[in-house]
Amino acid sequence: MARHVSCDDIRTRFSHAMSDMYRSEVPQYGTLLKLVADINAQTLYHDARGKAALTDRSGSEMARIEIERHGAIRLGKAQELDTMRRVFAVMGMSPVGYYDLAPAGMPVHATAFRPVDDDALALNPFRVFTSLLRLELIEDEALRERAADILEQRQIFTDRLLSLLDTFDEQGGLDDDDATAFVIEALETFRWHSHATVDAKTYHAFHQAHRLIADVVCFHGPHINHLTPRTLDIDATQQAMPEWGIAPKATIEGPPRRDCPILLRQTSFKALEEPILFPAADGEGRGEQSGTHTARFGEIEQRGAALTRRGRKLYDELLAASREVTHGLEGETQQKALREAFRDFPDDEATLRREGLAWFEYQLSDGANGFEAQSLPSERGALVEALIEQGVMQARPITYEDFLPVSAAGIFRSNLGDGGAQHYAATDSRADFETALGTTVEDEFALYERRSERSLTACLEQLGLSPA
Ligand code: OOG
Ligand code: NI
Repeated sequence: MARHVSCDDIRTRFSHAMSDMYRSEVPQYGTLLKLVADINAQTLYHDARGKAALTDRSGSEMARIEIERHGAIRLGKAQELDTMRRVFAVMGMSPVGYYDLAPAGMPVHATAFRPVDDDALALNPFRVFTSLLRLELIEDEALRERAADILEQRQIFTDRLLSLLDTFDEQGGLDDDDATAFVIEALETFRWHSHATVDAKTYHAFHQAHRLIADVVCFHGPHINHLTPRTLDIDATQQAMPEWGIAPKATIEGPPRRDCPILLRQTSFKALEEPILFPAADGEGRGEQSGTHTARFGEIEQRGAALTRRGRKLYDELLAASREVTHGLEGETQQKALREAFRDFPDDEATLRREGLAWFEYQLSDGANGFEAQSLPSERGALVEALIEQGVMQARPITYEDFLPVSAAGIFRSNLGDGGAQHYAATDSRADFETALGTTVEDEFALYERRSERSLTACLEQLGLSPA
């Protein structure tokens, strides 16, 4: 039997193919990649400490930075989400986290498909933020039914891709030829289509209800709407963007700049106004009408430490409270007020660790033998601190691999233009999402906790301190 290509390899082939496609579709994305590579090289050169923080035993975090990307798509119906889950499974990506964007005025909920194992993340942490349109939030009944009809009829996956998914499920993998075909066929789903599937009048009716609805319903497929490289210094990148001919949004989303970066900071450049064609209303393809659509944009992100539930609660509280002082502010003034508002969030690794605010992973120091086992405390937290203090073990923050709903809403809003948001009643729709997905989403906190525990247990075992 032919050997199967690993899911990690397929993911990396696919993410490269996607990046190449997006670069040819949106040339500014290529410029952004160059800029980010430039800033990252400068940052590493000037900041030896940053370099150290990125270098774990295998140096893998450094290696992954260059290829690290996330993208986003918006789907229209349950069957699309269910099949998309199977597509991502071939690439070793699982749904992690549930993001409800309705409170932020977006008629979608979402998950992030990403690898979850340490090794897979180190190889290529490619992620895709995947939203599902919530048709039930379209108020106008006729419009809602129209949208459902249109979506019912579309098929966003090629026949060949669907049969490759069956092959994968039956055989538990794909051989090299099938893997190559899979990448080509899967890419089709993410491609941009400049022809709308509905006439201009219908497009405008959806657009009027919510710009996101028009973007999801009126095209052949869920075009990838951005691909985001990871920068090591988002402030420097944001500042350099205009010199490179890129106009960023005014404000960086997420936490302020800190000595110990946490979670995720993001900024984007505005969506392009792109020419599209509407089929003629006479249905015979005569007299196509031209128009424009804004969907695709560019984004950069800087990642920091994953927070524990406790840390995340503090982040959410401080961010909410910061609204009062940052409201209406932009750029550096906004960032200054935000830094002030986050004064109560400890900003050194030891405190983040001791107070259980961020997740850490552990490794033994080089030549970690001369420790005094007798004087070690038995309580877990105290033991960890003692080993670190004795220089036997080192702690390193675990990188946040997920997204932030408030930031995501800010990104959505900036590329939909002002007035894009609407008010939707808060409902608990997670179960609906998981039904559409065909499985439950993984809990990101549990994943980080497991990673932390595993690394600590391995250290203790190596030291002969493992609990019976
Ligand atoms: C997704 C926006 C969310 C992020 O980085 O938070 C996102 C979208 O606009 O479809 O990608
Ligand atoms: Ni994004």
